[in-house]
Amino acid sequence: MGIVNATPDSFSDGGVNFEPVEAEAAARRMLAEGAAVVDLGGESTRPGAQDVSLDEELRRVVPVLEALGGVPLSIDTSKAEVARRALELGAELVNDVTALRGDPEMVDIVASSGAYLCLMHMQGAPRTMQDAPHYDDVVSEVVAFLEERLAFAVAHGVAEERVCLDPGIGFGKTPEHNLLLVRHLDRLLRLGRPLVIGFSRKRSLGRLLGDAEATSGSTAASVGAAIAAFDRGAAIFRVHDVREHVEALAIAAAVENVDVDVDVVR
Ligand code: HH2
Repeated sequence: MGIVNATPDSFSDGGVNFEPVEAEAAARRMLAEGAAVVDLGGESTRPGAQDVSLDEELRRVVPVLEALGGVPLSIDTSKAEVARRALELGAELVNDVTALRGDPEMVDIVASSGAYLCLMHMQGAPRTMQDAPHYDDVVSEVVAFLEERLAFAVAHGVAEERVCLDPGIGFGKTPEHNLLLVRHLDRLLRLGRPLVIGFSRKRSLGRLLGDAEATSGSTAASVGAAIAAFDRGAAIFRVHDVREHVEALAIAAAVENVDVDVDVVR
């Protein structure tokens, strides 16, 4: 899943894809590099980000959606009206970082459209979520949250086979919380749905490499995190650097799937 943020302030690609022509070109490049889908967002959710009005979010994403008609698209939004317009314009997945808690209309929009849905865990809200994240047991709490949100979606008519789940790397979590979630991904896998991991360029990566003030992480660090998650069963990788991830994941998958005569290998 390639990331295209049509925003001025996203933590990593803020401003780069703000103009619709730039966003369109980035999306097409990512698909050519092997992305299965492009996740388009019009509101940053980085720590400290300010809310964006409905009109402004629509102004940012609608021209890009119109230009990209026909390509596999996901809409990264927590506003039902943005999701509705995006689905009308051909998006097939709604990526709601509030897991249907942000807008009471969202669940019906997803259920009635038959769209795919990504439910993500977040502690707190973007503006304050990194102030002092605290859990007694981060893995159990994230599992319980995602289980409850999945049940909520299904109870409101979303087909379970259409839902994927995401532990929400960096959303109200310390670097250690993020690592624990990847290490214990098997616990999330038991929920029975495909798992999304979005570690790409996140600040935890830079901080784990020793820069206490890092606001982002490198591509190499992102790829390392993705491979660790792949090894533990993650299915969808939300990334900025598509080519690097596709190549690394292709080799990691080849190791899993290799089927050659051991004598030949020796
Ligand atoms: N991370 C971000 C945004 N949306 N959605 C899911 N499902 N999982 C994630 O980990 C996730 C997400 C934040 O990253 P980015 O879009 O690059 O930055 P910003 O929110 O600043 O636009």
